[in-house]
Amino acid sequence: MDGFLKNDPISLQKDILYHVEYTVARSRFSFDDFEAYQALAHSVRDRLIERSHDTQLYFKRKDPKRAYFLSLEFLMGRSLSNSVINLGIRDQYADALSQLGFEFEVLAEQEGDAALGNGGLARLSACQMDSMATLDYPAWGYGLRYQYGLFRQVILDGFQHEQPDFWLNFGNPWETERVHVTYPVKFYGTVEEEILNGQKCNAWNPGEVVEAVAYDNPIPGYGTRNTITLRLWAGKPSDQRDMEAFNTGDYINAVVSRQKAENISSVLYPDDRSYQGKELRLKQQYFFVSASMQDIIRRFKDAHSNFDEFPEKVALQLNDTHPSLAIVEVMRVLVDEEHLDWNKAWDIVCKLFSFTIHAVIAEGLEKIPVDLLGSLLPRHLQIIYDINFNFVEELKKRIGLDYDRLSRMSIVEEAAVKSIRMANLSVVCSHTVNGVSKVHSELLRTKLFKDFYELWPEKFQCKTNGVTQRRWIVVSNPSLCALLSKWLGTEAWIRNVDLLTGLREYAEDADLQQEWMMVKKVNKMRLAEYIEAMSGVKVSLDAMFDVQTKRIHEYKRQLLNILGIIHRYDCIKNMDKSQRSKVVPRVCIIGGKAAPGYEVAKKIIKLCNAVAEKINNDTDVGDLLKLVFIPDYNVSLAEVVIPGADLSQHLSTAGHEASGTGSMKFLMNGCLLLATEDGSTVEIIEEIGGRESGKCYLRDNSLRICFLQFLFGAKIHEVPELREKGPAHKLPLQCARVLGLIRDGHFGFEDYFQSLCDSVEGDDFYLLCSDFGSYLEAQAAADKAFADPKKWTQMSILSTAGSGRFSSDRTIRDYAEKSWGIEPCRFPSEF
Ligand code: 26M
Repeated sequence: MDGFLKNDPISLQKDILYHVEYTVARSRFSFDDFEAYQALAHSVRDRLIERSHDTQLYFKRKDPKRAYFLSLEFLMGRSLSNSVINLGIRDQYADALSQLGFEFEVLAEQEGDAALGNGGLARLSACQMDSMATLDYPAWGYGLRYQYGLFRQVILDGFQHEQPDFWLNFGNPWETERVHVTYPVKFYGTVEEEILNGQKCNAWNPGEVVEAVAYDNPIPGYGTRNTITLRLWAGKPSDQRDMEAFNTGDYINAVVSRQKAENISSVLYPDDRSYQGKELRLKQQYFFVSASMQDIIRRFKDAHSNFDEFPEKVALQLNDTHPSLAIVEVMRVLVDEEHLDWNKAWDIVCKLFSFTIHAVIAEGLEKIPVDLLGSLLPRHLQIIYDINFNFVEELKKRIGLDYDRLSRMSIVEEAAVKSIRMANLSVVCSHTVNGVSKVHSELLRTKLFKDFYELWPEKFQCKTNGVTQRRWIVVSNPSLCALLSKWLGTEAWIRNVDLLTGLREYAEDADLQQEWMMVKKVNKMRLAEYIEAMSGVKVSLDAMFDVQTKRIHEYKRQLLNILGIIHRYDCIKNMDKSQRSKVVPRVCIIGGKAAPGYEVAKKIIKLCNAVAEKINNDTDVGDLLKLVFIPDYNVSLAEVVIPGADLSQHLSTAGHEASGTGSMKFLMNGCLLLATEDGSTVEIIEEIGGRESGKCYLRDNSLRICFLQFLFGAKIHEVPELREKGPAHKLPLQCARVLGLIRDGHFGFEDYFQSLCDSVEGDDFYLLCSDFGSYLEAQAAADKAFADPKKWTQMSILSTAGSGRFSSDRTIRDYAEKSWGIEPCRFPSEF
């Protein structure tokens, strides 16, 4: 049966006015844009709720194997446009609103981002949720409902400042609080051996109990009625806690102490680099894991009388090691609470988990000090020791007494600070382990987890990341979306992105090229307007829009970009008039947040702003070069920036980026890449052509490059040797000159910037010096190509046409088939 709600413009109008009057509680004769947005959102929410009820009931009836995607981070961004597009009723809403005197796009701008994550890993989770829903998989997302999302970045005098993102301030129409879906989560205390029915067992007497309450966020699929759920947990005071304090009469302090429960889910950790062994972070991880496991086990027990079928009905996906305590928690519940014997429980646990690694280097792997873990989760530490004991005994039988190898593979690290290696725990207990690109997966096999790969080669897989074309084309680039559907003669590519290859045959068609350029222009205009409104800088639409937006990290080499820009500036300054007339004008755009404690990254931001200040105010340069730092880069800004880019830069030192997903979004939007051969760019080259690629749709011998991208820099296998050689003899003249300009104070703040220059002229760990020459060559090749608009447009069309492999639909199908063993379960109706 279809739902109660009708989707014709008249019904939608009535619904919106209803919500203005009764939900937002404003008069239906007088409400502003924000109130209209709220009413609109509630009307969309009603439709989502209906679909999600239907989906859940259907899943319950069919009882398929389900996948649970566990992640501490989801960067969902805005929900409105995405929801109405996936529901297929955007145009109806736009009509309804225009009759009420409102514009859909204007109201959509009222929504704030849900920024419950840091960067790549978190946005990947969001893209994957969209694909799971669209492909009709019986899947759930589980996460934490942080009250403060990722900090807002404010730039003052060129420096980054952090401000809290209290995103729930104005309410959140997309979530539903489930006051009856709550679970107690225990912390601290002691473990005692008890005899129960003549059996020895371990009883954990907790020192603190916090209640987890569920907030459900519907995730609608595109072209299906299926709407799945992202369930986020929030901390709430528990009735089991502090009764004693109340009884002793300290009423005020008892209430204050109860309220502390909310702290657990209050703030997202804004660092995506290092694990600092913070207790609150560990508490968050366990809180989230414990609530999720209780929920999943309850759902299973509703339909099954024992645990024999558990692994046939449940697949658990670990998004990095952050949720890996789930392994230990399931073991604890099965043994201590369900009283299964250890071996039986272990058999079950070993069939449940798949583990995705997003880190590249050993230092990036999570370790938890034993003291911390033992005090917060005493029973879990015991279980980890038991798992490790069994594992090491088994290992000795397989490999003998190779103590070096045994100690490398042990889950427990016996170092100055004795710690639990969460990655080792996850590899030991998961049935599949995967990297996020081909080169990254290979690196896991040959370096990071070499010992484990030799032991269990069959566990290791590759799942190249992907992004959803629904958000990154349909929502963010409506003009391109219309053009694609027109030229392909169908909208089917929105569910089957491989159809984009159909564009290849028209890549040289003059009409398509004309329309393609128009679309790019419209998007550049939108971006230019944003830049002017934000910074006052006017940019020329004829210039090449060159973008590098991502978290600021030394390995991502935003500094290389800035040094390149200074070089370009210096060249222009030294040109005569006729030389200047040949320069291809550029607008360089950089954006991204630095972790609050990451001093080097913060210096890079300041340098960018200092250089921008100088260049943008230099009348010699004018429109030939502009530099803009876009503050507070987030998902909704990315939706404006990416479609407006001509060129995008992905400069990681080879071997440091596990995958990189930004490049895929730019590629879909017909943007050319200037990149190192690292992470996913290696596969992008394979797919659509590039230096030394077999496939090649375009060859330009005069540039010595067979390309759709501009590639440069050391390759992965060359990096160690270059590092060995040291920087002394490889500092190119141009690089030395640029560093000299910074050191001499051309951009002010010379004392503050010395250390950045030292890092390049010193050990140059990230190889800025050695890659500088090759970087400039790639930049020159990009300039040359841009000067030929037809050729550039052809390349741009071929980029979009070749982007199909990088859809998260492909990634999720891969996970479903090769890791989770689940099948689509589609609600049987027209949506
Ligand atoms: C760790 C400790 C405490 C708090 C937070 C963290 C933490 C949070 C996020 C550590 C790492 C985090 O993210 C890492 C990440 O985003 N990795 C990126 O994952 C992408 C998706 O697979 C890849 O494309 C990127 O190459 C990879 O850097």
